[in-house]
Amino acid sequence: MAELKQIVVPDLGGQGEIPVVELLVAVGDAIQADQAVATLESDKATLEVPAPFAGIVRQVKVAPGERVSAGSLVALIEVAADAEMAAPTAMSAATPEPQAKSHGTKSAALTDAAIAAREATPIAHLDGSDAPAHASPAVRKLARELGVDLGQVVGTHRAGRISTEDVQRHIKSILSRFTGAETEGAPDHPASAPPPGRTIDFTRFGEVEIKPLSRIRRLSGAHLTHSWSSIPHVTQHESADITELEKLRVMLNGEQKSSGIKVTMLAFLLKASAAALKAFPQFNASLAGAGGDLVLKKYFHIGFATDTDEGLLVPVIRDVERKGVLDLAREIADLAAKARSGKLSLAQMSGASFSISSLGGIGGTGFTPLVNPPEVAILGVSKARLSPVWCGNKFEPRLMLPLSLSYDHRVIDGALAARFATFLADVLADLRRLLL
Ligand code: CAO
Repeated sequence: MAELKQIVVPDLGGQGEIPVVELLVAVGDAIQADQAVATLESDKATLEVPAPFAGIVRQVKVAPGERVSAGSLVALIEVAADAEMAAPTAMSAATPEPQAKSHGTKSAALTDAAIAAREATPIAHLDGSDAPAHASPAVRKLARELGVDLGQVVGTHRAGRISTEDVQRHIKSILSRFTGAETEGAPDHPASAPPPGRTIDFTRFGEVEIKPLSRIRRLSGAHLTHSWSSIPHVTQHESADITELEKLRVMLNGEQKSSGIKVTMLAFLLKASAAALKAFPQFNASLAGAGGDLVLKKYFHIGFATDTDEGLLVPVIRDVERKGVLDLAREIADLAAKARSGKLSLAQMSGASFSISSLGGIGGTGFTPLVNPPEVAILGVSKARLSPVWCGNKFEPRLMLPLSLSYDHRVIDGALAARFATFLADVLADLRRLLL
């Protein structure tokens, strides 16, 4: 049998009358035991009135702005008799606490659940509806002042309600992404890890396996995070006609069969990049003096990203401008083999002034490589494809190589990047330009 029961304002710890600032339920709502039904706000704290039992809200007896004190009737709830027995929470156990106090173990568990739910549906509200985020007017005011979208904040209080601390945690998490600063409560967090407090129990969603990241992945993760968060990246896309170059490559490989040297596109890309770096010194540079100086390098050492089982490594070929394509091909093969067998020395991975990341052997039409600091630019290469190209009076099948040049916008302007990429494409289209 259903029964109407009262929800009253519990003991306010000696505070007299305080105003209701928000009603959190409406007539007809089904509520859970312990769910907040109203928010009261004094000068000192924001307090929530929890329902001591689950049921259906049948009447609401207060309105926002009304002043209430301990014992004031807030709402009438229809409680199923068996539900009442299942949740015999006494009124005294429902004493509201100031928000600052309500971050005990219970709310820690709620944090996890709330965050897990947000992970599954990043923008949606916790109940999957389009309802506005639950927060008191004071928290809304704070969010407005700080320009925080409450829809993006994970509420750690009952029923996903957002507190002042939730807003502060949200801001900290955003700031730490931009500054790389460690956030309170997670001093040992590697830069590549998710923000603190976001340890999610994925077993809620299904079976999982935990595999530690390799040392290389951990190190490169921190480096990549630093690159991503500290460099204003822009990527310039270009397409090079390598029809003639490919003919030369095939011819060279035919000639070199007995020597065992295999010439891939990467050797030509190194050579063309060195020429472009010479023509555009700003790309062969590093920021120094707290970002106030540019160090222009007179050497042309180029790193190339190598995919290994343990993660990404970037061996460096020194003085590329002085070497021939066959020497470069030999060196690429040697360094890539060393990288894959874990035999690269530190010296062989240091000192690059520019990098190339070639995914052309795998596929893809373009990507946005991350600059490898302290360098200021990187060339991404995707898979060459035969494409119809308009040659004045008809389409011709040409082998086109997609290039993606990412650069540090603090050092390089978009126009310069477009010129660099065009230069590179012109050299690859006609290697005779290297003689100019
Ligand atoms: N378009 C079409 N085919 C290409 C190509 C391109 N741009 N680049 C290479 N190929 C072809 C090669 O000609 C070769 O073909 P065959 O086997 O028929 O002769 C095949 O793809 C394999 O080449 P490769 O990738 O082994 O050789 P490479 O010199 O081009 O590259 C290396 C060497 C070490 C760069 C490469 O093996 C590698 O590790 N690439 C991955 C780099 C990477 O992970 N970058 C991402 C960094 S960010 O996470």
